[in-house]
Amino acid sequence: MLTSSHLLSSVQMARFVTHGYLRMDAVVPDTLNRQAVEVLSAGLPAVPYGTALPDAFPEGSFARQLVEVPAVAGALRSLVGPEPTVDHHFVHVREPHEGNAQPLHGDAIIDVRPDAFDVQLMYYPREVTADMGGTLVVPGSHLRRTNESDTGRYQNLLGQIRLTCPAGTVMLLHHGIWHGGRRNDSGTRRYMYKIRFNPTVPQVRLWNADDLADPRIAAELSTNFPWYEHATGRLEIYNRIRLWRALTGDDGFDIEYWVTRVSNRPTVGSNA
Ligand SMILES: O=C(O)CCC(=O)C(=O)O
Repeated sequence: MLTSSHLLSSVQMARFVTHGYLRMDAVVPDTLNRQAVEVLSAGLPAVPYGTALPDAFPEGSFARQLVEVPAVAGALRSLVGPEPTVDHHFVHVREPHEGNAQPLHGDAIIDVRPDAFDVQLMYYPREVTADMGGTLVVPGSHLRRTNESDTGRYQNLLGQIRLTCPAGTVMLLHHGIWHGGRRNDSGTRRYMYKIRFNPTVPQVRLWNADDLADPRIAAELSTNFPWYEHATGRLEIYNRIRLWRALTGDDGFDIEYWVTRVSNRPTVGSNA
């Protein structure tokens, strides 16, 4: 059963806003992981864009059980709210010794929403070891306005991660994150099941916001990543503050006046 203890905290939300993903190692029970490979290999029915979650994944189905794992359900509810719709789902397979890697990409075209985001769930039913390639993820890339595969020419950005993880790991990612499936050099098929969720409610304080005044929030939102440019990298802090304002409903939130400064537009007569 889902309780408020499964919701994310404000500090965890700030970390998501900064990194662009939340990683939950081995949260899915082994009973489900053991069923997964057979279910995913058999193929899943297509889900039309915008299907309500209970219709997309009927009670008792594998996907329904996956999204109802309490830690997963709590994190999803914190990010996209109580009744998200399913955008699409897909089983990604990297074949043994397949010889090539997927270029870096974002799954979305340029997405100009400043105050809403979709969440992509990535589930790994089996352990992913280094020779299985892993999913490449670039922390802090999600708020850059890039167009789908245009990032494919970038190789090996400082601070990128290649996800090696235990069986039953779930990642929840902002739709804009730069990622790609790396080459599988092992003799084992690598499975990853992805579901994209669309929110149906404003994404405002959907988490457990009891710690909204925690100073670690500003520290999280100020994180620098090693691949950022010295100056342009600062725009990411600006982007995060704007998203944090939208998520908290607090138009006055700022760090070092980054957003306040560039919003100052006195009009004639405003000091009368
Ligand atoms: O296979 C992977 O690890 C990532 C694949 C993926 O996310 C994609 O094709 O969009």
